[in-house]
Amino acid sequence: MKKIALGVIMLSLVLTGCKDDKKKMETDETVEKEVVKEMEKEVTESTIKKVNMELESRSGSTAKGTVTFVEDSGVVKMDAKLSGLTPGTHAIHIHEKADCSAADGTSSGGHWNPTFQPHAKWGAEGGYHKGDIGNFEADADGNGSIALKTDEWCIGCGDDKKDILGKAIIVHKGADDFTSQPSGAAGARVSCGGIIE
Ligand SMILES: [Cu+2]
Ligand SMILES: [Zn+2]
Repeated sequence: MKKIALGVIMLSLVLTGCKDDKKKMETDETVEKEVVKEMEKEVTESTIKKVNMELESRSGSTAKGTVTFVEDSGVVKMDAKLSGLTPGTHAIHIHEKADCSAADGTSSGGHWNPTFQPHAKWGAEGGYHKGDIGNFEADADGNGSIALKTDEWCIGCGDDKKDILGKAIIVHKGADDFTSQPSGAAGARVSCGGIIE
C-alpha cells in the first residue's frame, strides 16, 4: 500500500514537471512573437513620415489653420483645416520658400513649380504646378478644409521635383481661376506657414 502511494506521488510530480515545462515553452513562444511584432512595428513606423504645421494670418486677415502631411508607402496625404476666413471660395497652394516673414506673405515666393509647367488645376492634362492644390470653400463661420492624396510629393526624400520640405502653404483671399498665369489670380495671401519638420 505504501509503495502504491509513493508511486502516485512520483507520477504526479513527473506530470506537474511536464506541465511546467510546457507552460515555460509557451511563455517563451509568446515573448518571441511579441518581439517580432515589435520589430515589425518599428519598420512600419520608420516608413511613415509626418509633418504638422501651423498657418499664421497675413495681409491683415484673421485666417489661420493647421496642415498635416503624412507619407506612407510613397503616397503623401495632406489634410488642411482653416478658420477665420471670409465665407466663400479660397485658393490654397504650395509656394517656393518656407519664409512667411513678410506681412503680406510674398516672402514665400511664387508657386512651387519644379517641373516648369503652366499654372492650372491639379491633375490637368496640359500640366500644372506641383503646388497647385486648388480651391476649397469656407462656410458661413469662416471654417474650411481640404484634403489631397498624391504620389507626386514626398517628405524629405531629397528629390527636388517631389520634396515639399522647405516650401510654404499659402491660403488666398480669393479663388484660383486655374487659367491666369502664373498663379490663378487668387488675390492676397491671407495665411502662410512653412512646411518644416
Ligand atoms: Cu498661392
Ligand atoms: Zn500654380
